[in-house]
Order: sequence, then structure tokens, then C-alpha cells
Amino acid sequence: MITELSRNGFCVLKSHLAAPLIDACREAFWPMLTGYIESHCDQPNRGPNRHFLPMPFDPPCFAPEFFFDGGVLDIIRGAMDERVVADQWGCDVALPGSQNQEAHVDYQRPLFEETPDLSLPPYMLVVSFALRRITNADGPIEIAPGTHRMPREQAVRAVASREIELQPVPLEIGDVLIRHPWALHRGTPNTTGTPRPLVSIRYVRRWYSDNSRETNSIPLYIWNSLTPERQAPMRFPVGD
Ligand SMILES: O=C(O)CCC(=O)C(=O)O
Repeated sequence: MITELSRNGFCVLKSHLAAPLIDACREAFWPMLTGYIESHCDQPNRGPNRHFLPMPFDPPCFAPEFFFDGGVLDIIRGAMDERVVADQWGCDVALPGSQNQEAHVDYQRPLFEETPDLSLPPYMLVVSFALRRITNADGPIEIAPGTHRMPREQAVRAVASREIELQPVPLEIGDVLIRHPWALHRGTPNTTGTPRPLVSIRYVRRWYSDNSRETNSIPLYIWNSLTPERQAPMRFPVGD
């Protein structure tokens, strides 16, 4: 899997997370999601009919299994190092009426601005899973394989000319997508009548930080329920 991730910029672990945990997360999150959509319908923050919102850390929206899955962490740590931290927990929602996004990367600045195309080992990876099944009709994320290893302009040209095809990544409940945020990707139109929530955890090397996405705090009672070994890789504010 690490080889595939490093070659293509993404890999999918099929049927990996326990479906009941995801079902419980979706059931608890759905009223919050619909409330958010109602109050923000005029302020989409990821393009028309698309929203990003931070995920709550209250169970069952939060489950330690989402963050500390052994198989996922082996890949994340194997591709980066043992000291990675999680610093984002959020949800991308494509609503009915959403369009194709421009293919883009998920970092704001190159690490070394004077050498933007410097080829570097990964220092952030995004782990995503679907809160409900995502078929091609639901607006799956599409990723252009191999573009994380190319100079940006060349990658953009290769995708625009379709020399490299964007690949849709439909997800069943329990499937886990792991991707390099600098592989070109885009959200696609949700043609169903139901919101499409894709939740993500970002893991970064311990020395990296950019605060690029809003995050919620971890309630103190949840923080206190984690062992020191589990607290160490959670880089989130701790609330009351
Ligand atoms: O929702 C998706 O499928 C992808 C969203 C995305 O890449 C973004 O909004 O930056």
C-alpha cells in the first residue's frame, strides 16, 4: 500500500473501518450537518453548493478507532515517520447542485517558497472515509495519479490535456482513502438528492504546521479519556 501511495499519490483500504462506528457517526452528525447547511446555504466555502465544516470531537462523531487504526497508522507512519500528529478533523460536503471543482492541491504554500517544485518526501497525508456510500452519482473525489511527484505546472497541463485522467474514487462504508494532498484532485457533482459527506483526518510530520483548515477543540473529558500515548499525536486545542 505504501508503494501504491507513493507511486499514485493515493491508495484505498477496502472495508477497513467498522461499519457500525461509521453509521453511529453519521446518525449523530446528520442533524448537525443539516442545521449547518440550512444556516450556511448562502455561504458555500468550497465552491457552489460545497461546504467544509470541522467535525465534532464528541462521540460517536469522534471515535478513537478513526484516529488510531493500526493498519492506517502503519501506512501513515511508514510513509512519514513514527512521530506524526493529527491536526485536522473535518468534513467536505458536496450538495445536490455542486459542480466540478478546478483540479487543485491542498496546501497553500510550498515548504521552500524559493524552490516550489522541489521533490520532497511526504510531510502530510490525508485519511478520508465516507459517512454514507459514495457512488459515481454522489460526487466522489477524483484524483490524478502521479501528479504529486510532478512539477505543478506540468501536472496541471497533463490533467488539462487529459494526458493524465482524473480517477473517481467511489467509496463503500468502511473504505479508507489515503492521499497526498499535493496530488491534483477535485470534487465532482453530486447528482443525488442527499448531501455527500466525506470526512478527513490530516496527519503531518511533527515539525509541520499551517492551520489551513478550521478545527474544533477536543472536550476535556474526551482528552482525559485518552492515554498519554494517544494524546501525544493529537494536535488539537483542548476545550472545557
Ligand atoms: O469534496 C471533495 O470531494 C473534495 C473537496 C476538495 O478537494 C476541496 O474542497 O478542497
